[in-house]
Amino acid sequence: MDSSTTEQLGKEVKEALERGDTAGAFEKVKKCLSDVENTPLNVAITGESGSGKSTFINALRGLGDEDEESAKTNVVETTMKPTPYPHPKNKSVTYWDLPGIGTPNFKANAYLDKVQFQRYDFFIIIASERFKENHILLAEEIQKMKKKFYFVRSKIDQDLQNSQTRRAKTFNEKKILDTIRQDCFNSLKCYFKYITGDSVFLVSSFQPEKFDFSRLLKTFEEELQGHKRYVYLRALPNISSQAIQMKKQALESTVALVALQASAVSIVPGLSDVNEILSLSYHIKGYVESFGLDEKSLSNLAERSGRSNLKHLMKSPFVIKEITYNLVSRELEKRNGAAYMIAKRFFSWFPLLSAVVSGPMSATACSDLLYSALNEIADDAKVALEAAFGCSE
Ligand SMILES: Nc1nc2c(ncn2[C@@H]2O[C@H](COP(=O)(O)OP(=O)(O)OP(=O)(O)O)[C@@H](O)[C@H]2O)c(=O)[nH]1
Ligand SMILES: [Mg+2]
Repeated sequence: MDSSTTEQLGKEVKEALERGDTAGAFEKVKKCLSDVENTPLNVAITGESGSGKSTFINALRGLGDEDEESAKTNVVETTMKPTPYPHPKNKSVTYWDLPGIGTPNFKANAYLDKVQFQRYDFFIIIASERFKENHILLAEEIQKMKKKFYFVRSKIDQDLQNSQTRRAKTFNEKKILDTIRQDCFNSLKCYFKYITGDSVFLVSSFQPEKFDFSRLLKTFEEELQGHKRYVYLRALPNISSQAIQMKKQALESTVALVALQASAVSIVPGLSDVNEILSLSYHIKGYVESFGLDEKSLSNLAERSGRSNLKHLMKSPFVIKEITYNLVSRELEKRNGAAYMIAKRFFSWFPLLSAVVSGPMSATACSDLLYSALNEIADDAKVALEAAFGCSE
């Protein structure tokens, strides 16, 4: 969540409090959180048939080919209709699998009309070999529509493997990657003035923790603004410690609001039957899932990386144990301290509002718990990643 949103919210909350309208102030906090969390982000993935679009979408969604909700791979798509794939945990983020662009009479503007180009925040153009005329025509048309696009060169693991098989003695990974990058750059540079070698991202959707996948995710983050940036970060796949860190920071930016919302149930009329502890449990569960540490995701990760078990390396009680009412109440009692200072620094109006909460626990205690839970869950996510792939950077 960005500082202008917080500033605006702070102003409105203060005004409501000055009028003595505490319930109204909390309503504003609640609405702000809901607006931030439900901002839609739509990303279009396009390229020739078989270039790896669906597999790439699964990697972005943190899913393997065999997961229930994954996009079907290796099936020839004949439909002209874009297929939406919502992020499994963050439904406001949708990746769209667009129809292939390989037909001989390809008309970029008609294609973009058909797929309703206005719907997308940005486009990813994938090629598993060279970028060809159709990719360039499409990118030029996207540019005319004032939308952003990114060039992704897929199946890099396959290139490396082929080369290793054919030229085992002289195999040099860096040299091959440089050659592919230069080759992509050469085919694009005369059409796009500002393009550099770094504008092409070399990825393997089978090994997203390697090559340029992480740099690609960071680039999206740098170019997105406001709420869209927040929902994007929340939906990041946990493929590097950098991605985990970015996600943690995004989630931290809403801790104070989540804490206020949880504790406000004791003063807002009509909400009295909603339990604060349940609200906290719900959010902490969300953190565990978001970092891929729930039972299912963790065992998928162990399987993918050939480890028998990763759970024994985890330290946070919220990862080790089931998140129950009792666990959250116990942890709430145990923790307090420095985290409150963070909320205070970022949200000058936070203490003012939390002071009026007279429930069984304060907003401050809630935010302490959420901050520390988030930190230790993110730490566990880094440990799991390091143990799984040994390359967390
Ligand atoms: N080695 C390797 N194979 C990949 C990668 N990405 C995709 N593939 C394989 O390439 C084939 C096609 O992948 P899909 O993801 O189905 O390609 P697509 O672009 O969605 O294809 P259509 O839906 O037919 O347009 C499948 O056999 C994938 O397993 C990758 O990063 N590395
Ligand atoms: Mg497909």
